[in-house]
Amino acid sequence: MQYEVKNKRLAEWVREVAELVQPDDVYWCDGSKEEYDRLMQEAVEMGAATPLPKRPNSFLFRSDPSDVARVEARTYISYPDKEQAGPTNNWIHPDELKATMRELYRGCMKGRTLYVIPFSMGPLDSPMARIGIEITDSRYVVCNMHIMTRVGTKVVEKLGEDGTFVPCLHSVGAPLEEGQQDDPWPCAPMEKKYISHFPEEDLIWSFGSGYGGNALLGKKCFALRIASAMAKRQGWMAEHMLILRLTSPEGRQYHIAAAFPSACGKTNLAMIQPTIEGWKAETIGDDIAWMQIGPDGRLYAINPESGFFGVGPGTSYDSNPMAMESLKENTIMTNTALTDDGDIWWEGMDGPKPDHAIDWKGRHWTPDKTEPAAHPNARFTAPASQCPIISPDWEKPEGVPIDILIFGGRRASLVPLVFQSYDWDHGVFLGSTASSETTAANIGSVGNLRRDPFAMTPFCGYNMADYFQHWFDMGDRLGDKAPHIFYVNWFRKSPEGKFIWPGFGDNSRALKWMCERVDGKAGARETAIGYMPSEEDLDLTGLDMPAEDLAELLEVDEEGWRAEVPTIDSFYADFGERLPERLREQLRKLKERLG
Ligand code: OXD
Ligand code: MN
Repeated sequence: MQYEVKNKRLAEWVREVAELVQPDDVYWCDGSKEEYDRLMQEAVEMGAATPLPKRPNSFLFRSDPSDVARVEARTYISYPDKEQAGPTNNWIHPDELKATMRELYRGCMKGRTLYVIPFSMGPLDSPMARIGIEITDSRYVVCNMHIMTRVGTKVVEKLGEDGTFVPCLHSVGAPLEEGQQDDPWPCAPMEKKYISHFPEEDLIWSFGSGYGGNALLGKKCFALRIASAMAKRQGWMAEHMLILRLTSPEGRQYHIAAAFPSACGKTNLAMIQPTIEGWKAETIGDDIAWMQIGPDGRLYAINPESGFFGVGPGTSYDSNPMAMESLKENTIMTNTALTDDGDIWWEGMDGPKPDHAIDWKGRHWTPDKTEPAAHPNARFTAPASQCPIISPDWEKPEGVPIDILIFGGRRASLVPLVFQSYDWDHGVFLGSTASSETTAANIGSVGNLRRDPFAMTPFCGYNMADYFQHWFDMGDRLGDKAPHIFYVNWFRKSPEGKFIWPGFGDNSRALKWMCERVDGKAGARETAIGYMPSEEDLDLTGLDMPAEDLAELLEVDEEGWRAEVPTIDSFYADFGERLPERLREQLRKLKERLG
């Protein structure tokens, strides 16, 4: 141990794990820059990382081609009773899962260093912050955790003798025999990968993958799956939401939290550059919101992370200039292409394609190739503090008061640009029925429509029916202080397959309408699906788009919605008796309104 650890449970847990996984060394991370630089240097020396001279202190990693995204099919929520995990989660009994994984862990760190990473989700001085300790055998994980969470000895000090923490055990699952050469990206085959959660014990065991959410355990595993279960027990919320502050020309601040599935533009919306005069945006978080009711009865949100783990492809100065500015230095790139001048590139970046690059698999690439140069789920890991529009209040211990909650997803048809729920219960109904086309953020098919309630399908750490009930309970407690709930779809397409809404900065037009609705200023018409703006209710100044496209975006296709109802019915049927009656009531009301 390089520093004193007074917490007995922590010392004991690390000792037990070390006995099981048999590493060559145990190293306690202190979170220092020197530590980061040293590990990165080692990664460069062993061929796992490539320095990027165009971006100071930045490095490119290429993963194994089989280990490129979260693996929902190998992700488990393990309670003694399958019902507690519910129909949307994979389940194995904890005894069986632990027995299987214990065998996998046995000796799995041979030839490697066991790193102990003490980290805080949330600013250390926030009452909403929670502590985790990740054990890993991956340098890549340590360096990413340095950026994505608050790592360091201060966390161990805060734990004291008897503070509680979430134990997060991770191994890439690739022990080294004596003299065996290490792989640049060690990992285990798919059938040995397990991303397991034991919410009754606040415990995470991950094995076999080194990628993103499978391995950076503070993010999806802790801050969403385990935290959602904690939040249910303790009366707060852990949501897959960005947090954004908008300031009107009059100086009124609005705080927005928005849930969209992975790779559906949360980072872009979090860093929006409004195209409407006088409105200003500040970023607070781009992926996760922890929210609790404050002393004044309003809902307050913090961003538990300290970095962005964003999708590269499609990010450009055109689509998200603030993200591009955030990753100019001190950034880890994963699975992007490498250009001949030592920079990175991905599909959808500004300017022409490079004439030649090294693709994410390390092969020569030219623009005539049919395969993309960067993996579609290539990522950047960048410190949140580097975002030019990061809010001065992004680390406020008490968080920011939320005025507006938004749900949405990718829907090529049917779902209009924006509408507002009639009330909290109707908003919960909208969240529960959210649906989206699948993306490359998970290993699986891309472009399939699936229900993704509250964008939490892969991230809810307990029975989703009980999670719906938790939303009702929070609404009951918030009463008339509850945020207003909206639903958006930036992804409508024409029959030819072209997006009909310009999106990005122009999404501010929908946001402005929401802010004005909160203040009771903007008009809306009552429709079967909710309050909808008419053209004159939206600020469309300077927007150049065909009138018929706009009309389509603001239309309610009642025929189409009638066809949607049975699909909601059958989705709800999966939850059986556990589904809150208040949702059935909402579905009945929708049917009635549709006639
Ligand atoms: C993410 C995801 O990495 O949702 O944020 O997959
Ligand atoms: Mn996410």
